[in-house]
Amino acid sequence: MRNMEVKKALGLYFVMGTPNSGSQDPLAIVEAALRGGITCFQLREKGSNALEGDALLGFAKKCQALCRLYRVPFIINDDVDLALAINADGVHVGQDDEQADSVRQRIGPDKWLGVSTHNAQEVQLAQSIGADYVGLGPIYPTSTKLDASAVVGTTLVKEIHTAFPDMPIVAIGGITLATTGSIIQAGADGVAVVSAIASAKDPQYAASDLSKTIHSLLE
Ligand code: TZP
Ligand code: MG
Repeated sequence: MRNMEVKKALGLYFVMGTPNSGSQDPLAIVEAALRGGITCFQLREKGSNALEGDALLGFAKKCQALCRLYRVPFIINDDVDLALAINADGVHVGQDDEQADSVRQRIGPDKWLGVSTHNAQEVQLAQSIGADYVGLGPIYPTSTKLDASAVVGTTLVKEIHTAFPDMPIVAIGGITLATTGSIIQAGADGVAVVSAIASAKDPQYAASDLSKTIHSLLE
């Protein structure tokens, strides 16, 4: 069942763009994260110095090739044209991006569609237009997304998991190894992180540590 496949892929969901790579080589971070055991990768190319045009296309193709090597779904944030151009595995959109129902129409039924949500009403709407999973957050304060909305905590994860038991849920925002356990226990199928891996001194080690914790709780 697609649901189960999606839930499994959400386990350790790494989100990154070149602006999140600091002084390290962004592609090396993606590869390290894959070696460390991430289960999904989202290219989220946002913020100052974000790549555009051919540079973005080239970087996306390199990330996609790596993800294919590790058999990890490759999702594009908020850029349906790019996702279609390279035949990505899915698209993720927020509430302020292109409308999810229009995205679903453009990408067709096979590609995964993820939608960022902040309350039951948004989850209901996402479900009705055929979203494959919802992102919930920011769970904790984060400095990675400057326009992040109010912190929702693990309470929202519990609420959504109870109200929508079949909907795959990934939590995002300020998540670290220390808080991963409480998020999974609240009912999330996985955690999405940027800085916990991208800003780690050793991204492979960080991913592997998170992966072990998540899988010990999900088994
Ligand atoms: N959406 C909500 S919070 C966030 C996004 C993309 C950023 C999460 O980054 P970090 O570094 O894991 O807090
Ligand atoms: Mg967005």
